[in-house]
This record gives sequence, C-alpha cells and structure tokens, in this order.
Amino acid sequence: MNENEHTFKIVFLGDAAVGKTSLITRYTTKTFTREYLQTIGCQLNVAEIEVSDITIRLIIWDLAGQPRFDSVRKLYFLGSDAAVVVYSVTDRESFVNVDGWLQAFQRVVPTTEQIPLILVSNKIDLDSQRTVKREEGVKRYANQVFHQLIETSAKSGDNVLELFSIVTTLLIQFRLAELQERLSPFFFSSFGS
Ligand code: G3D
Ligand code: MG
Repeated sequence: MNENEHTFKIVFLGDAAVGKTSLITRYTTKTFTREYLQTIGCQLNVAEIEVSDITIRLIIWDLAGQPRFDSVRKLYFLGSDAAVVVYSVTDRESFVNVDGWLQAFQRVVPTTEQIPLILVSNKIDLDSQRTVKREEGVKRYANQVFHQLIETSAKSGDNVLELFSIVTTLLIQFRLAELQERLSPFFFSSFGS
C-alpha cells in the first residue's frame, strides 16, 4: 500500500428501518459483497475522498437485518475504525436502543477513545411524525461517549455529505496525526473540524 492511501473500516449500527442503508447508498459509489460476507448478510460500500495528494478510502459495512448471533456481530464490528449509530426521529424505540448498540460495539472494540463514534438522528424530513425531540438527541450526545451528533435525512439528502465529512475529519484527527499537519490547509478549511 502506498503511504498516500489510507483505508478505514466504518460500521453502521442501529435498529432495522432507521435508514442505515439509505444513508450509505446515497453517499457511496461502489457496492460489493464478498463470499464470506454473504454468509453474515453484509455488504461493503466504498467511498474515496481525495484530499491534496492523499486518498482516504472508506469501506462502509452494511449489515442487512439484525445480527442475532454474537458471532456475526463480532465479525461485523472487529477491526472497525469508526462507528455510526443511527436512530430515526420517528421511532422512539430506535432511540432507546442506541445505548444497547453502543454497548454491543464496545464489547468487541473496547478502545473507543481512538475510534470516532457518531450519533445520527435520521428522517428529519418527517417532522410531523417525530416521536423523539431534537433536544433529546442533544441531551444523549451531551452525555458523552459520542464525538459528534448530526441530524440527517437520507430522503432529502440533508446533511448526508456532512455526515461522511465528519467521519473522515474525525478519522484524520484521531488516527492520522501526522497526516493532519499536511492536510490541514486543504481539509479543515473546507469541512471545519
Ligand atoms: P435500514 O438499512 O436501517 O434497515 P433503510 O433502513 O435504509 O432500509 O430504510 C428503511 C425505510 O426508511 C425505507 O423505506 C427508506 O426509504 C426509509 N428512509 C430511510 N431514510 C429516510 C429518511 O431520511 N426519510 C424518510 N422519509 N424515509 C427514510 P421503504 O418504504 O423503502 O421501506
Ligand atoms: Mg439496511
């Protein structure tokens, strides 16, 4: 591998139907499944971000359905560089289950200080069907552990690019300290930090 290429594994967690697949497919260009991933019902999605002469490649894992077996969860979570936990603002139970998803992740990947954790409130276009108030999401985020909170709509596209910019920015900040210095004039001026 070239020193100007960096590949990261990103996992999406959250209840069924909160919009994980929709968020991922709206952003990524290439999707493929490898044989062994087929057995656990997982798809890989690729996004490449060019910053200056550096390529950041995000391999975004998307699990179809819910991982009922610990062994599947373990395969899915192991080696993650970032985790995105999604709930739907129209599905209160999915909000309540955020902590359960986080705990399941942390049982497999315990060293989360160096791993960006992003909380996503999706389906904000369905404002009239909201059952989770904006302030509740903010309060959960203020409770710490998560490094960022973002409200999105996979349907309208609102904040989808921003979500992946945040993931990439946090990865650079957390994992590529030496790169940060080289990239800061290019990257942080355009995305913020
Ligand atoms: P999942 O991968 O978390 O299980 P999906 O969720 O991405 O499959 O989305 C589940 C359903 O919610 C889909 O509807 C999808 O179109 C819808 N959805 C996802 N994100 C949004 C959003 O931001 N706003 C709205 N209004 N709907 C969204 P269907 O009807 O295809 O099952
Ligand atoms: Mg899905």
